[in-house]
Amino acid sequence: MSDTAITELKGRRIWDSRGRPTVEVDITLADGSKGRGIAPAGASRGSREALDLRDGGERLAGFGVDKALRAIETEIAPALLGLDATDQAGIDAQMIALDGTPLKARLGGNALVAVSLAVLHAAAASARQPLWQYLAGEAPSVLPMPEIQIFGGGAHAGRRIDIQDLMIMPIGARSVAEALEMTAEIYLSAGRIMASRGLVSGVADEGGYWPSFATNEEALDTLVQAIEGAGYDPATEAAISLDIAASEFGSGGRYRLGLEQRELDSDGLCDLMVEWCSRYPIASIEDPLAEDDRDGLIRFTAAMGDKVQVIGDDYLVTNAAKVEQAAADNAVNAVLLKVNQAGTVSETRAALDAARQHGFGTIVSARSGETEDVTIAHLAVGWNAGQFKVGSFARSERMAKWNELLRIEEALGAKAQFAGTSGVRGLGQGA
Ligand code: 2PG
Ligand code: MG
Repeated sequence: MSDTAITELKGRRIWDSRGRPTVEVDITLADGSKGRGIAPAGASRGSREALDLRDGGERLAGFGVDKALRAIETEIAPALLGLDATDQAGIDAQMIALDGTPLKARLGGNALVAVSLAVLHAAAASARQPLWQYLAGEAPSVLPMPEIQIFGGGAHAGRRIDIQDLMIMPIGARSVAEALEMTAEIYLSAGRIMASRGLVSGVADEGGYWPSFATNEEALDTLVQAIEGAGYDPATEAAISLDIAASEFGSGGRYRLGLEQRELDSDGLCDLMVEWCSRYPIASIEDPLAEDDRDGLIRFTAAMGDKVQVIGDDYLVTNAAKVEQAAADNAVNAVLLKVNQAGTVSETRAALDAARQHGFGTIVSARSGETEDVTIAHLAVGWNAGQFKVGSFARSERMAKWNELLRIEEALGAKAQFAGTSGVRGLGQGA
């Protein structure tokens, strides 16, 4: 048996940032190295992403993970024991074949992703390297540009406003440390504005201020004020990045803006998105139209794709074949990468490779349901993704990831390179 053969694989139930159960997996190798993986969970989910296996029924509102844990114990562990943890692609392929369904519904995307990440960590531990370094190999490690949520909305805030993530991108920063200090100033500035208007009522799922606004545009105006209130220029120092998550309020070419009680068709929403991108200092926009609105996305990207980064999240679900198709269609110019959307590390990496081949921007992203796990900070650096989206600048499941990025920047020392806007379509690359 090789030193890196898997000798133990054990799942357990832990709890995520929404207080819901999730899957954690510990793996031990023959040489004693250990790795741990944890499944995150989305709330605004693409219909073609890997499916979590949940228990259903009344207990824990159906979110239980006993079935997923059973799948790990009775099927995945027996199949993987003895396999070499350094063969990530082989192990992931084995799990995909064992599951046998297109969306990993039988064994559960939550089971597969926790195992896949645990395998990766164990292999890095055996190589005695931090994960980012293990992944980067000889390639230079580049620290990603962060996108940080200031106001949460959509499915993460009781649909109080339609826009899901109102974020900033500190485009004027020269390092992660500086980017996060700018973020802190802007988050504090937003808090002061909300307090002065009597609007502070807590935070949304990812730590952004609860969106107590009368309209989506009031939220955008307030974000600009927060940036300026912190002393930054939105055009050159801290721009806006939005996740519209349009699949959450529209399908079949009909969109309903809830708070404003407006109905729009695909052209109407496309025009509104173009108008916002022209009126506000928006550098990046995600899912501006719904996942079933390919023509709308193509129209929007034709209109704005040379000035603004257009990210496919629900539209691409971290799937290499969908990235290929989107590149052929010119439907978007960047891809959000979420390991649990694909279900395995290898498939996520394949989506990144496809994106890179077509000159797409690449953004490693957290989910709205997270834990203390900081793996994605290592993926963003080790894979040289260029951009990193974690949620807001509050709640420890978010701060753990920002703080890990600072530690990696420090560990790189003089070798640390900050991506800045170089990977952001429309701003740096491909403008
Ligand atoms: C998204 C993510 C993070 P969720 O839509 O990009 O904001 O949300 O994890 O709920 O899909
Ligand atoms: Mg999204």
